[in-house]
Amino acid sequence: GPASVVESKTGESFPCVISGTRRLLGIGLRRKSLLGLKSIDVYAFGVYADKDEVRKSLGDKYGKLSAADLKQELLDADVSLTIRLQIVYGKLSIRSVRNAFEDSVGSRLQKLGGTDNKELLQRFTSQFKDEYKIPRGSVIELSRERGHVLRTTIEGKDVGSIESKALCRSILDLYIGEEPFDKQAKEEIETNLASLLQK
Ligand code: DAO
Ligand code: DAO
Repeated sequence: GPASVVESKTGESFPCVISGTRRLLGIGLRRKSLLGLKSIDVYAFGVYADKDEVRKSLGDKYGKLSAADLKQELLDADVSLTIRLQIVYGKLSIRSVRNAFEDSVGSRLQKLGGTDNKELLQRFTSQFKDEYKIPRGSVIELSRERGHVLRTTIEGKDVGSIESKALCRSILDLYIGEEPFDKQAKEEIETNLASLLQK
């Protein structure tokens, strides 16, 4: 197949494989509305999963579960996944990232019924030093590693790791949960997950 895929609304190009073994399952767009009047394209994203881990973990469920149920299993399984963000909004400040994160991830943590949300959110956002710059074109990867460790990299550099099943789950929920940022992307991911298991 091709080496990369282009997100049509932003023109952002995503590699089909990252970290050697993680396959692209789907791409989408994160928009944010400002005061309900207009909305901005904040970043394009790609969702990747380790093919061998996926097959090992979910292989015997293929053909028994729907694509949506397979995706649900993937959310809860101990399988490596990466959400790759490619920033398209040129005026992102660390402060607005922190605020958006507290909104979006905070609401998911709450929905999933975790305790100590404040502490957890703070542990995550305290990784982002005010001097970091995230201009248009920046690449941020949020990875769930085995053992439910959330690892963040900016431009390939490690920013920090946090072991928390709730935090991993909440972040994945933004992209492939019930009310995802991009519904079409979620459906594409479900379809491609099923075909990864089929081959
Ligand atoms: O400039 O006030 C503004 C709008 C900023 C919107 C920021 C949305 C941030 C979304 C999270 C980005 C994560 C990398
Ligand atoms: O889009 O609302 C959202 C949440 C995105 C998760 C953002 C994590 C951002 C990590 C950025 C580090 C910047 C220094």
